[in-house]
Amino acid sequence: MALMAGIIYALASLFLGICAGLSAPRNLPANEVTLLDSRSVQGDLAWVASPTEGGWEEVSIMDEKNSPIRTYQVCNVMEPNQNNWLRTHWIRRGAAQRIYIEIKFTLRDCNSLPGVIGTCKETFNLYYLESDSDNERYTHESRFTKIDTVAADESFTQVDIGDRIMKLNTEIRDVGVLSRAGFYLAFQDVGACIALVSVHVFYKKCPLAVRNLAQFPDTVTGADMSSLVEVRGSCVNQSEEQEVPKMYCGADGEWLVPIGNCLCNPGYEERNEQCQVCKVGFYRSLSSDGGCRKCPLHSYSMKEGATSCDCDKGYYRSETDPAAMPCTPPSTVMMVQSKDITRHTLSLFWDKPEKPNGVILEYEVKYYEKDQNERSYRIVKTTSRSTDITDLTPLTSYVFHVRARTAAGYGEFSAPFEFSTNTVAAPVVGGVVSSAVLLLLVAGCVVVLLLILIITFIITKRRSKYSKTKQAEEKNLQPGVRIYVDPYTYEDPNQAIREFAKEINTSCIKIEKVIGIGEFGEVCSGRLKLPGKREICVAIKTLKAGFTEQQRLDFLSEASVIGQFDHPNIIHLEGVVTKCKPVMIITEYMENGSLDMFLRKNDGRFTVIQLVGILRGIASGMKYLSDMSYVHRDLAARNILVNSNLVCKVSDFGMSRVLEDEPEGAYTTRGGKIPIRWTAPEAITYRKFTSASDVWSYGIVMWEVMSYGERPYWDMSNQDVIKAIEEGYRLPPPMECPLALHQLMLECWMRERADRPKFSQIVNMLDKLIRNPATLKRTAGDASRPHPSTLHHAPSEGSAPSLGSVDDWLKIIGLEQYRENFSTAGFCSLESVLPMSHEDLAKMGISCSAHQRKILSSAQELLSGMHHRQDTKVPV
Ligand code: ACK
Repeated sequence: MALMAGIIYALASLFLGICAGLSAPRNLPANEVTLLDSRSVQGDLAWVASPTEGGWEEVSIMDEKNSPIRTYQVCNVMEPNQNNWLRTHWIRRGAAQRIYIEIKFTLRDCNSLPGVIGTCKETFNLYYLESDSDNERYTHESRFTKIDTVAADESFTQVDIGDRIMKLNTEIRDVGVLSRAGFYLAFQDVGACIALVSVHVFYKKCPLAVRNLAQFPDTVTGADMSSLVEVRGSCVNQSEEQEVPKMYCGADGEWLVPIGNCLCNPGYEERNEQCQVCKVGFYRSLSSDGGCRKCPLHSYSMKEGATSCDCDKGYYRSETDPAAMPCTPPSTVMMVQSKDITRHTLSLFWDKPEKPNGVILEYEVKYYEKDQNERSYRIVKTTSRSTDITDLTPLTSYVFHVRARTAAGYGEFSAPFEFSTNTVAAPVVGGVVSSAVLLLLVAGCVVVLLLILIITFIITKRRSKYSKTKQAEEKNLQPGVRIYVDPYTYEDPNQAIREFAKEINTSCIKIEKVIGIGEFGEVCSGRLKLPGKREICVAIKTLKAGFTEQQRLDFLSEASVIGQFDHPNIIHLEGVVTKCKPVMIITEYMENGSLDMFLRKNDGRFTVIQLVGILRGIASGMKYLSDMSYVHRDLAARNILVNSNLVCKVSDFGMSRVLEDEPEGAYTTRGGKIPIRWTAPEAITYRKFTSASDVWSYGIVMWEVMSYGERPYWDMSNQDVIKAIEEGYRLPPPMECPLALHQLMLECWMRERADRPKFSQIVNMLDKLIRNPATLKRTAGDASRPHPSTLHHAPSEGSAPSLGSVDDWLKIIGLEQYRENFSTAGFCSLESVLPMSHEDLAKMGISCSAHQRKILSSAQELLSGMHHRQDTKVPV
């Protein structure tokens, strides 16, 4: 009885302390639309409970502002086999495709209730049922679909009640792909002491937004958590499309990747994402101009929305002058004269204006053939008071006007002056030539011209052949081998982009999903449909807004690099979007993402031959790059992409990345950033990056592949890695790694770079191994070696270092933090560690499964090494 009284007290008082902050429905974010909020219901909720008595009960309580809140509670913790259902009324789905259910509840801690072991529960179940109308009679039939079992993060005890500390839990669950007109929710209690304080059901939308002067309507998010809904924007009032505006609505109700834009019409300017009319006294003449401008000197606009300004009385501007030109008072060149008239030329000279309105900066001569339309005139500018007019037609009358320009602008043109070109013929062979002679002369000229052209062509060809050979010699390359061109050697890097990357029209691209965040912006997947080609899946790297011109070039430099390559193991560039925003790089889509993640996800799932196939592909891509004299500098599994056929392609050719944004990049003593664990010693110490240093990195990639994405040198610090390599230590063979492959890794890690194999040799070696799979059978476990988390001494420099105490071993495998766990559990010698299991480790308090695995695999290797040493009687 005392217990029941306690529980009832608990429920009754459950709400007294928890109401703060609950009285009013919370302020809804702009991207949520409520379908049900139990807190805003006036009167009873009147949901359906089953059983109707003794199960869920509706309880009204008052919050601290004396407003009623409807809650449901149940607390049958002492009786076994509870099955109490509570079903909401029918909730109309509206536009929702994915709904979110936010439940606020309190839950009594079973441990604080004596005598309820076995009957008291600390969870409840959440269900839903879709239906087209509100005609559902059932409350807990099997037609309901379970959403989740909900547990409390916080439960409360009797003491908490005494202290009035009420622990309110908030849990959110979501359900997607709804298709019927509405749905019910149901709460199943199986013996807990719960109070449902509030239930809020909502869906998400991307709220109305204006970007780049295009308005995007409220858009309900897609059913899938990763789906993007493409929305076309419409230009705001008084603006027109420059490039089709589009944006994508993400599942969390955020707008992503704005594309295209609108521009304000003339007479309007952009302000606060709207086109606002230009005020009186201001004008804007072109939609491509900046904002509204003040009328130029001696001009005015009387109305709002002016596209140009009228000149003040007594001031003028010529029709051809731009709208920004000030109006000026008349300043007339008086007299224009000509001299030295020939068939094609004449010289003009004129007087200085009598009253110029300032210092004369230049004169402008306008002229046209008298019989032609005045609009097809020509202009000559000069700072002196005379000029030679050339290229005139013989025997033709011309009209000339002259005007002067001062700091105040141009004055009026002079009155027209008319002159004709001369009738005297050009002095050719005495002035009279028969048509036969003329024909001969023309034919002779053509022959001479042809001869000159042929000779010039031969000389140029020879020269270019010579310079190509010379260039190849300088690069120490065979003639005919294509060489990589560094886009930064172009005076204008935009030229390199134009040369190596095809411009793609955004209308051919459909963005579907965001798949990651790159260094410059989102990376999306989508589709590309080029005219006359079939649609293909693509990856789209975007450049976020707000980047500088230099960052834009850095971003696009990757495209100018990839665009030069054409190989099945190098990521293929489809093209770029540079003419509108956002700037994008489009490449082929690699379904399995980056190699390191892919290997970690598929730990142990591939055969050795499949792994060697992966390595062969990467080596082949690297051979192609080294043949083109391209040094990658950041070869690592994270920079290899994998497609659905397990084909690996070298990627990540960003130019700035190696030094600045490489996630593994660490500053060396000489300043620059380098991914230490993947980089050859000579590249770390004196920046000697060559194809041979890429070979070193390739050896590390081999090790990453064979260990399914293990981190090279585990948790060792970069400094310790540099020191260990310097002392001649090398990574040991990963578990089950064929010895032949580890041998190849060791060769890639030779100190002298000339001693390392070339990529062509690596490809040949891997081909040989693939052809003779028996050579891959011998694994490192068959030979004497240290355990896999211990560095291996390079073959030429002595045997593996021996292992010491448990403490030393833990230090080597980077798990020193467990020293005390081992010593407290009485494991003092390495031998005692060897037969351990996962359970043993868990009992010792080592619960992290990754650490358990590392300890056990290292112990196992240690064991196999010891057995082997005993079998072969190798002295330890
Ligand atoms: O490791 P991931 O899955 O592979 O996540 C990153 C993310 O984008 C940011 O770079 C992925 N990614 C980059 N390029 C491609 C591509 N061509 N195909 C598929 N995923 C790509 C990369």
